[in-house]
Amino acid sequence: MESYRKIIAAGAVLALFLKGANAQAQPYAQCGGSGYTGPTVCVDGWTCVYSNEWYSQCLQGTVATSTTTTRAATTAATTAATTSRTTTTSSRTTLTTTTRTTTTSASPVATGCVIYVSTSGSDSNNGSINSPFAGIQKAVDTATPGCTIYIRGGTYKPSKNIQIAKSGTASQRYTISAYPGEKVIIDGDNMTGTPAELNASLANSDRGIFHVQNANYWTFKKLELINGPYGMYNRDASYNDFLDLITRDNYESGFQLEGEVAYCNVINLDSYGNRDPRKNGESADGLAIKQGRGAGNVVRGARLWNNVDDGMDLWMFETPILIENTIAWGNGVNRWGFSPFEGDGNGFKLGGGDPDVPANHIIRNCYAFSNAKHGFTDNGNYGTLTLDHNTSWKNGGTGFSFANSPSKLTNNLASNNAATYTLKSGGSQSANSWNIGGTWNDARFISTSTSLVTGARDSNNMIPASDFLLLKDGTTTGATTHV
Ligand SMILES: *[C@@H]1O[C@H](CO)[C@@H](O)[C@H](O)[C@H]1NC(C)=O
Ligand SMILES: *[C@@H]1O[C@H](CO)[C@@H](O)[C@H](O)[C@H]1NC(C)=O
Ligand SMILES: *[C@@H]1O[C@H](CO)[C@@H](O)[C@H](O)[C@H]1NC(C)=O
Ligand SMILES: CC(=O)N[C@H]1CO[C@H](CO)[C@@H](O)[C@@H]1O
Repeated sequence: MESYRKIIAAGAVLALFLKGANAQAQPYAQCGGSGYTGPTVCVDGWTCVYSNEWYSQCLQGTVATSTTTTRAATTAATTAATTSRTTTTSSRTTLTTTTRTTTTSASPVATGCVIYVSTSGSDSNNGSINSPFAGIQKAVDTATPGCTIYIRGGTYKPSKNIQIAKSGTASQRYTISAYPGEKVIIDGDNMTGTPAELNASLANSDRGIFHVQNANYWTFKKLELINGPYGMYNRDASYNDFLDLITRDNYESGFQLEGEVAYCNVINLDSYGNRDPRKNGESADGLAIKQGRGAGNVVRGARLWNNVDDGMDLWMFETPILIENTIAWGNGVNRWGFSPFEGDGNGFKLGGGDPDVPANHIIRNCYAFSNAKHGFTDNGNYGTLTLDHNTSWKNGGTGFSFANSPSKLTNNLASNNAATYTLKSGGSQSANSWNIGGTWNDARFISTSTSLVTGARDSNNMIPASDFLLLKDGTTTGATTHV
């Protein structure tokens, strides 16, 4: 499996190649800004307009209508959307996971129409950069396939959640992004259900600061969703990309995919502090991919912490999900005084159901630490899961709890958990710390400093590479942040 960084590198090479072939920036493309190395001259009839230190853009007047003729010319240079097949063979079955691959560039380049939203805007404006809308919903309703909605910096506090219920296409995606270089927070505190009463139900349409349903081919980028009735809620919606989002302090799961969901990418999500007063902690996870089915879903580079229930929860999701380079910690601790407390507290709860359903999820290079319960658990999922090169450290339950599934465990590291592992007969295991034997205590690690992974992300929004829980002897059992 190619690493995320390698895919970005491939995109950069492609961009350079296209730059050589066509040294002028396309309509609406980036044409300047700190750190930008592409063409700075726009095609005939378009002008490179300075927006801020990080971003200049080719504009022709300012328009908020859909123009699609230039998209094909610029797409290849700015995104490297490819389809990759990853085949993993276990001793019993062949697992085939088909995924879409997506990249994040430092500055997303708008193609097609661009619509702006600003805290100083008005819904009677025309949506151009100099005449922005005030409402994110207004921009969504105005957009046509291929449009990019740029939200200018600031905190937005809509009184109704944002409904997204229309689809783009593979070549004309919708994008909602923070304007490059600007910080956008969407605060759901004035929405319905923040919080709902104890034992109250929350209507489907009220779920999520963004309620995305029957809406395919959307990209969400660099938005911080707080205090909502769920942060991001994506139901029966596929081919959507969620890049560099933060979902925190919501009154249910920070991020949820549910129902018929396929080929979604969740990349570099930070989801923390989510809790559900209406259920005393029973169901607010950092990232829940639950109660549904669909191929090709990928989670990569997420951090899920201090959520009341689990870090990740795959309850009743029936189709394999690929999870990589993700860290879950501190979940399942009652920080809200809920009574009776219903939080589960697993780092990675990899299934379960009523009744249980089998799903052959693949988990690679992930860390679970200091969770109240298990680090990684099948939770009743009786499929064949593949876990390779993961680290489970200082969890209150079992490091790798796979008592219900004949899973395949290789190169995993368990240290300082209440118990090390369980594995159902018929499963396979090799080269895990407990197979290697010896003592796996903190003295074995170069660093146990959690601040290496709990602090700020790097300039590419990656978890910074560090020595966190790497072995002094240089062997590669367990996970690494060097990806
Ligand atoms: C939108 O409004 C701005 C500000 O009034 C104006 O400069 C611009 O020409 C308008 N654009 C369109 C497409 O009407
Ligand atoms: C949010 O709701 C409060 C109380 O209902 C109200 O005072 C405040 O103006 C609302 N804020 C916004 C931005 O609508
Ligand atoms: C909420 O539901 C639980 C479980 O059904 C019940 O034990 C409890 O009494 C209910 N509490 C309230 C305030 O309705
Ligand atoms: C410690 C270490 O390097 N572990 C491995 C983590 O997983 C990646 C990818 O699966 C491997 O390349 C590393 O060797």
